[in-house]
Amino acid sequence: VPRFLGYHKCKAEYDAKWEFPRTNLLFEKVVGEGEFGRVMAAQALNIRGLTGYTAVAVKMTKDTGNEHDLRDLMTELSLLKQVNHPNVVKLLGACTQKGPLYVIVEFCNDGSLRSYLRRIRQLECGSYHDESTAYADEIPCTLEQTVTPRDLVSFSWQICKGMEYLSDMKLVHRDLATRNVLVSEGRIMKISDFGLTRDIYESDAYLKTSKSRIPVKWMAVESLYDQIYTTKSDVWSFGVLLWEIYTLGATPYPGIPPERLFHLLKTGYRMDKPDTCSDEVYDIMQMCWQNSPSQRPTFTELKKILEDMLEQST
Ligand code: ACK
Repeated sequence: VPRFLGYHKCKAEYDAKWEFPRTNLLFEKVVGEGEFGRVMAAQALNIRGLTGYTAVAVKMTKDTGNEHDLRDLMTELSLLKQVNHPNVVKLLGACTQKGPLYVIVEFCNDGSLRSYLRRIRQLECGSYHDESTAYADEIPCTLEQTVTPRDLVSFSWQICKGMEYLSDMKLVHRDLATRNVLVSEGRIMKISDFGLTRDIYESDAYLKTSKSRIPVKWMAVESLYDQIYTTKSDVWSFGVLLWEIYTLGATPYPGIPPERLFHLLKTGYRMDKPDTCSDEVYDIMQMCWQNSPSQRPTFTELKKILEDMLEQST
């Protein structure tokens, strides 16, 4: 039976260093469910030398998960084993035997950066609402109340540091977006969702052949037209991520259907400067969105620019 064979072909390998007993996991609730997978909050007993229960997030394919999704999760597991950086989500263990594949990572209390930014935006609107309900819709929401402009630079800088590390490891993320960054205690940014990440050690560019899964609005021109993914296409996505941060979680290219982007980007169209963003930050976005990948900055250069901005604002 092909499906049965497929399942066996996709079996994750046992790795004593990371294997965690399923019976030591106490599931609490589903915290995220997408088209391809599910994330559950759980308590893990005595995981990685931590005595007692630790809050963890467990990633799994959905019940209907096909071979493709399982492969992505296995890729994610093997990549997570190789990385260790404060701005990259930490692997704590895996259940690979006698049951569905579980990838156990640290739990990030504030969820994805996208939902975090949107909550901040709502909070600000809400507080204005309390003061002046009648005019609430007309009063613009400012960033000052719950995040300072410096906080936004700090978020960007932290993500940049995580990306610099991944690019030094010759890893291309391919799906960098605020939905794939998690927010941990103390507003620490953690890059996550490595399902689509590829090791590019052998060649500079990864040519993607399988069905596309990456949302078009974060993709670099060369990824859109030629399925070419490099660290420089991650830099483009980082520019879009900056735009998301400075709009407090808006969806890029508002009102533009994704299929129109193919033509728009080719003819030089780029997103406008968000109202809440300085010329300096918009300059960074535009550098990331250069047509030619070689003209885009490296993550190391971006980190330096953001570091200078952080220093200026102290
Ligand atoms: O914004 P959220 O509540 O936080 O919704 C998404 C959802 O799962 C899909 O990614 C949440 N999530 C994913 N990984 C983790 C994690 N390690 N800790 C906490 N929440 C997570 C994310």
